[in-house]
Amino acid sequence: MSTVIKGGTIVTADRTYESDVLVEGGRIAAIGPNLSGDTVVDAEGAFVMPGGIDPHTHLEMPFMGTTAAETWASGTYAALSGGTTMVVDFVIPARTDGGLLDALAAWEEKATRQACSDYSYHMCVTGWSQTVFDEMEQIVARGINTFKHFMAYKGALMVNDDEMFASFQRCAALGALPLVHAENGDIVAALQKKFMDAGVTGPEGHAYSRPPEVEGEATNRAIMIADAAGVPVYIVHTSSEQAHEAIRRARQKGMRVYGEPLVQHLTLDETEYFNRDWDYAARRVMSPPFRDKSHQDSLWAGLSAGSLQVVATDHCAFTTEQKRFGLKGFPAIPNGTGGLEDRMPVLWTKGVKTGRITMNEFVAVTSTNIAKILNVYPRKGAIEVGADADVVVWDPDKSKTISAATQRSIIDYNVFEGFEVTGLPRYTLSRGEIVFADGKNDAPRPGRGQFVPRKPFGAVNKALSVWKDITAPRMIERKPEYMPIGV
Ligand code: DUC
Ligand code: ZN
Ligand code: ZN
Ligand code: ZN
Repeated sequence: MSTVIKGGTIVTADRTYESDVLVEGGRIAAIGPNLSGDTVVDAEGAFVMPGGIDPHTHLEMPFMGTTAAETWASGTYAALSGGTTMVVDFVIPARTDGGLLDALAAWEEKATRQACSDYSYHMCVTGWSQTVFDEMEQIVARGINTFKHFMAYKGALMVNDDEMFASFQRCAALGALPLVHAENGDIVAALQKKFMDAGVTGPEGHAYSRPPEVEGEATNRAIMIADAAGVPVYIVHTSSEQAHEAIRRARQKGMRVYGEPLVQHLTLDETEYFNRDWDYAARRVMSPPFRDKSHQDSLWAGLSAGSLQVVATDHCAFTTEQKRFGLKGFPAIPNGTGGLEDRMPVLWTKGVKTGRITMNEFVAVTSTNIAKILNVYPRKGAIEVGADADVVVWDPDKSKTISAATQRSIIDYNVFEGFEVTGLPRYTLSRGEIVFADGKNDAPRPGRGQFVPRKPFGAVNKALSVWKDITAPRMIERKPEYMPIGV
């Protein structure tokens, strides 16, 4: 059984050219003119691009006293219908002193049964202990080469600097990449109290309590700690000029620092929180919050200049009923918004069609760059012979109005409600299987998605810090050992 994608224009991160694509055994078998196959996928007038990769999702995540309502089945189907063929979800241990392997087992139980798209995981480190130190090595052996750290959510997920430094050094030794949610959790907690005490209890208090400064400070700190530990670092949901500035500066100095704006921050601003009814604003509460338009301009500039590399969603979707847990005060509103289904159409409409980014940059920031950063390129993120046939046949003339009434996501609203998008998938193929055909096929079978293991990185981790260069010879000879830190 073979499939040929016929008559389209291939768009990759660096080239645009007309060609057919032959798919066999789930992989791309040939690229060239006049190919034939058992099944023909019509790509006439369309762009043939690598399927999107969303490296930042929280499907069915237990969080803030509830569990994100988007399931692995609904979320990954929504992803495929929007052209995204792989998601990377955050595994969160139930304890801070271990439990990484238990948490992975819990995530596997949900994902293997339900995933429609391929997937991978990041592991969260929420505290430090000998057990965490030991389990990190086993997590890497299981094909997970990224560890996430929260600098916010004080009293819950937050790690302190000593814990983060210890974990970053462990990442360096294991060939893993640390990820960071960069907001100063102490200042956020202080500002939350300040606004609640002043009677600002509604969703606008969420935006006031997490200003760009708390993100800029934490981003700088994470980058410096990464440098001191001799490891690259990836900053998730970069939403402000202050955070972007820190990333730009580090990259100019030669550090491997990556920044990931979300499609929400690129296209929605802080007016979503002010003078709105409670439900409307609460549905848009996420961290970091939406910013003013000057920050949006900075993020768009970063995508075209290459100082920001990836566009994700942080898809963490709660129902309106769940959002209402925060009626007693904004700090209790479950943080998170959706976007898995809309990331590519919204980015195409607001980015490519406006001339802010090119088609090739679109492919880079939705797929190819993150495949390289996560060490799965070119199996994913490429239209190349031998790559997985994860392909989106993109119709640049197809339009729709985004609405909760017609989405695949099971949430009762959509933060992009009413957005007119032009540029949508005509077909989505996952390992060669047509999993979306513009509403003309059945939903894909839950459980068909496969886990994508990711190998550790080679010895590219290098600190710029002078102190590390002086001590490096001694440190390299020693087997990495657990270093306890103060409580
Ligand atoms: N931010 C959110 O809005 N939701 C999930 C976690 C996060 O950091
Ligand atoms: Zn701790
Ligand atoms: Zn986060
Ligand atoms: Zn997140």
